Amino acid sequence: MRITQFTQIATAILPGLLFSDYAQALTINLEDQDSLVAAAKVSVEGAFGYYNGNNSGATPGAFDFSWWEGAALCNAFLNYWHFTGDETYNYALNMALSWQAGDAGDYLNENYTTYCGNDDQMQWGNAAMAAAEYNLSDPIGIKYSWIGLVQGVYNNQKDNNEGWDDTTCGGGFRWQKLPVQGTGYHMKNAVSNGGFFQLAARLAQYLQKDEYADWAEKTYNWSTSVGLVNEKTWAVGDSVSTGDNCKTVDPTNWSYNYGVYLNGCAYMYAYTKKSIWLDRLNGLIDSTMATFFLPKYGGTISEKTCEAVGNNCDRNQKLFKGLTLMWMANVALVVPETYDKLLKGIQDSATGAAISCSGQGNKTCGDRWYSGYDGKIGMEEQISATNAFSVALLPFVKNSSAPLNTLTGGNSSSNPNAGTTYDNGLPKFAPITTGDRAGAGIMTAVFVGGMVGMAVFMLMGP
Ligand SMILES: *[C@@H]1O[C@H](CO)[C@@H](O)[C@H](O)[C@H]1NC(C)=O
Ligand SMILES: *[C@@H]1O[C@H](CO)[C@@H](O)[C@H](O)[C@H]1NC(C)=O
Ligand SMILES: *[C@@H]1O[C@H](CO)[C@@H](O)[C@H](O)[C@H]1NC(C)=O
Ligand SMILES: *[C@@H]1O[C@H](CO)[C@@H](O)[C@H](O)[C@H]1NC(C)=O
Ligand SMILES: *[C@@H]1O[C@H](CO)[C@@H](O)[C@H](O)[C@H]1NC(C)=O
Ligand SMILES: *[C@@H]1O[C@H](CO)[C@@H](O)[C@H](O)[C@H]1NC(C)=O
Ligand SMILES: *[C@@H]1O[C@H](CO)[C@@H](O)[C@H](O)[C@H]1NC(C)=O
Ligand SMILES: CC(=O)N[C@H]1CO[C@H](CO)[C@@H](O)[C@@H]1O
Repeated sequence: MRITQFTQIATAILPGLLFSDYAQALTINLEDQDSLVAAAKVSVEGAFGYYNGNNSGATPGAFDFSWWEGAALCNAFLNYWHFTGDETYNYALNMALSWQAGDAGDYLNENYTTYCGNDDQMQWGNAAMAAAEYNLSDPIGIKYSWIGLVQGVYNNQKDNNEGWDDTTCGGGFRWQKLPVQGTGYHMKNAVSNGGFFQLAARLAQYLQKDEYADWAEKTYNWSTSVGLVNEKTWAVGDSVSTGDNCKTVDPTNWSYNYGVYLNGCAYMYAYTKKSIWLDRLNGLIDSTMATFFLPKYGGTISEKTCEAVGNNCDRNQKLFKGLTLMWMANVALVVPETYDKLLKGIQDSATGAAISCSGQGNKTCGDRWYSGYDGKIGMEEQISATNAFSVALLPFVKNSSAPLNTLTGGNSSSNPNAGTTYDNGLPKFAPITTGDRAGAGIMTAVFVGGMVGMAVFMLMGP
């Protein structure tokens, strides 16, 4: 008991000194490709150690208490493979991404319907998108292609009551899909909207189709209309609430909220070649750098909202900065003009992460990257560090490994109606019309009546 208390106090005061042994840290040399690959190999092994889904009899990709983390893990494995060339985890990640897609191929896995928010579903969709762009072999054991799965998420979110909602705030995606999910249902947040924006922009570029770019632009426009994205300061807020018709922005800074919009703008510029998207991209890059890559921390990325005070990031928040770095590197590949601006932050982050990976006598990585190993331990820390080392390989892959699209040899097949029918061909949902909206209340009443009727019938049965 006493030891624990002492440890907690010491952790708060002297994280670096107590836990780190610099001799035990991962050593990287930014000019040396092999050293970066070696570091990524150690941290990814640590991440994989937390994953049971590749064991026989287990459900691939399942994380019962935090389902979206499976998408973050898959995305890190993909990113690791793309930048290092090591295929060790490809089978496990392919199985996980394939299995979690659900019967309709839209990442609304029936096991997680009450958990799943639009942001969670989006994370899986964007991981499948990266699988198509990085040319992962086709999904295992399902009839959908990677692009089909992304289209499944896209269709499900844009056409369904549980996604895009224009009954409040003039549009936008809610955070949670169902009223029973609580407060999140009454919020419209940056990561759900920016995440869909990114997903639709990536589809536009991959398939070279305007309809996806139109939806991306519509979502971007809505985000600026409520102030989630501020085009004067390029600050990205966290959320707005339907309670006041989205008039007040929660300004809390989370790196991945910036990251989703950054990557989306990059694809919109690549697809449309319109300078307005490059201006937006540059504005967001500058604010991302100024907000999260602070000179006082050696330029390493920090999730300042939870790291600076108390260092109490939760398991979700620990993943944000790794995702942000991953999307930044992707931006540099999609829009090479931004490469020089982005590289330093990426490299400084890898340097900080390596020093933090000095824990437990086996190079375990911590959460905060600017003060040695901070005693935090978990899959999330390993995932974020893996992303940092992988993307620091950017100078060695340059633009030769830019994400594929149909013009550059990407051949994941398009399935424009994915996500609208189940495997067995039955319709999953009908696209919303104004009539449906007006009728929703009546439908619910009829449905409840039907349930009561059925219950009575069952009670009276034999
Ligand atoms: C490192 O050591 C810790 C503590 O013993 C352990 O929990 C963790 O699984 C180890 N990590 C690796 C990658 O071996
Ligand atoms: C995952 O499981 C497959 C099949 O059992 C196996 O071949 C592969 O080596 C495993 N992957 C890892 C990274 O352990
Ligand atoms: C849902 O959960 C069950 C029980 O754990 C599992 O067998 C099944 O594979 C899961 N379904 C999906 C699509 O993950
Ligand atoms: C987005 O806003 C711009 C500027 O107001 C407008 O020109 C464009 O048509 C809008 N796009 C969509 C898809 O609504
Ligand atoms: C890759 O970068 C070089 C040098 O910056 C440039 O000339 C070339 O067009 C780029 N290729 C692609 C596919 O962007
Ligand atoms: C994608 O990978 C396959 C092997 O799985 C390879 O045959 C094909 O050439 C690759 N496509 C591109 C554009 O690199
Ligand atoms: C894409 O091309 C590769 C290599 O030719 C092939 O193995 C793969 O099945 C193709 N994928 C699709 C979805 O057509
Ligand atoms: C609450 C908070 O600190 N918000 C800041 C988030 O970052 C932007 C710049 O990107 C600042 O303008 C906000 O003040």
